[in-house]
Amino acid sequence: MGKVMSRLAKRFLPRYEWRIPMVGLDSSGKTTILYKLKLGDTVRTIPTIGFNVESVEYKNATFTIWDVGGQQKIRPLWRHYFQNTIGLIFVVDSSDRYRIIEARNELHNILTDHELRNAILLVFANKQDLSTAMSVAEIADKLGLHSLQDRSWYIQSTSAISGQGLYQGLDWLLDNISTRKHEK
Ligand code: G3D
Ligand code: MG
Repeated sequence: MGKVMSRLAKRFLPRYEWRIPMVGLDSSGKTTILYKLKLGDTVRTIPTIGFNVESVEYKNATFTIWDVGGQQKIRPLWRHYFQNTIGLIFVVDSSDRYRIIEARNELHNILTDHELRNAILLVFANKQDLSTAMSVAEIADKLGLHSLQDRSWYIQSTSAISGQGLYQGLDWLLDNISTRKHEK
């Protein structure tokens, strides 16, 4: 019955397709997240030189997630992926206290981009499985999320290794993007 319903839903519900850039400092876990969503499995990662891109089908949506590398020298390239973006994922390594301010600065810097003026923001507070991880509340504070003006945002605790939290984050994106539907 469930299967029949989901097949029917697939057939008759409108389908949406969104392009979602995923950015964040190097080693925050972007590539691991992408592969976990794509394969339901963890793969070994290598430092991302250019970018990875994967289409992830979830509910009645296809998210084309662009994992743009996070090394300092390629961060200026992030902007090229922002055209008409209605949702942005920013990934933070919750255990990296040393670079949380750098992450904050990068985030606030990219949010000034004109192409992102209507984009909603999903923050993945990743590596929550580590005992040294900062709490989601502390990360929200340190990233200055409460100071964002006219921006719908949400911070989700995740562990890309286990997959915990990833789909809850996508649910938030789906629920909040759906007010400005881009029907396929
Ligand atoms: P990036 O694509 O943002 O640069 P990666 O980051 O996906 O390459 O991940 C960097 C390292 O962090 C990898 O470890 C990866 O396994 C690890 N990692 C990613 N997500 C998590 C998580 O949720 N929890 C923990 N504990 N580790 C995570 P290596 O050792 O391969 O460098
Ligand atoms: Mg990577």
